[in-house]
Amino acid sequence: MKQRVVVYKKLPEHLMERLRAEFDVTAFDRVDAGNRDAFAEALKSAHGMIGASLQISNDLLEAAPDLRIASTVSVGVDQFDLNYFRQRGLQLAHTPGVLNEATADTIFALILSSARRVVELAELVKAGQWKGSIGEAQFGVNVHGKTLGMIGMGRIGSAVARRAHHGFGMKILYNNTRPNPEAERELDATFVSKEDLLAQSDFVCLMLPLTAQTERMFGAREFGLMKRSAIFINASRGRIVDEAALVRALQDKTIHAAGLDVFEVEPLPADSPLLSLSNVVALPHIGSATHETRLAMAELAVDNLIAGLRGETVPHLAL
Ligand code: 8YV
Repeated sequence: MKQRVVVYKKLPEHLMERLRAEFDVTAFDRVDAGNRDAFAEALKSAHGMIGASLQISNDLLEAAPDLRIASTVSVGVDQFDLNYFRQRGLQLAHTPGVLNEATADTIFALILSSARRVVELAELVKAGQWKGSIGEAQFGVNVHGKTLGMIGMGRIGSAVARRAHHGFGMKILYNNTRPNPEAERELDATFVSKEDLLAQSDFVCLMLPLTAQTERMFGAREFGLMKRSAIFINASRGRIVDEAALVRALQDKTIHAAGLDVFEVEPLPADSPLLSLSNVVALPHIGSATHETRLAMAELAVDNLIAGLRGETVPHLAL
């Protein structure tokens, strides 16, 4: 009898064919209030699951006694309770590496658009409000030659630092769980304390996984240590930041601006105070969202799932 797989985020058809060739597949393009019960029912007899962008509760997994592996189409694994996976001996696979460059591109889009007010001024033109040569009221700030402070210098952080160093002649400061000698050697990056990074950086970029240790680690104290001219960039996870403190810091001009791709609650509620601030660029979690990268991630996630269900070595286990 074929093993059973539940797909909970739409996959390209050629990948669905690979899964159907070997497994009994139940597929949901996405899971929402309308089909959540059907998703939970399908999981009860599943041996494997694959998808993304959905918090997977322990209750759901507890009702899936035959489950062996979850394969997420993401590098982040905060949608799962890792301790539950460890205690139950479940495999959790993810998609590191293939999304580094696309996500670093998104971060630089946030750096440039927040520094040079691209969104705000593009909207001014689109609204027919460009009435003459622009003046100081429309000026932005330089990016080239400034200081970038990376909080988190892993694969994606390093890709951001490469863009900053080679492309924009920026000075790189970083704080990380451990030193990154390659970044120091190749990018002239300097390991500093979080406090020194916050005090000296023109752009503070958060690139950390969401864990019990990092949740809400960035708040009023950290924003208060930043330069008033500094710009805060976050494309990692919204819940690492005390979002109310960020709003206050932006409203009070404690910091100059923010470029954000992630939020405490996603989708960002339409009544979020962030959306009424002209010094905020807000994107809908597009970090890795390019055709090429999301295809590469989906292929990696399917490879992980198939290997796990065959009892073979899984290429990218998250734990
Ligand atoms: C997307 C991400 O949210 O990989 C992650 O952890 O946050 C982003 O790439 C994810 O890939 C959803 O498909």
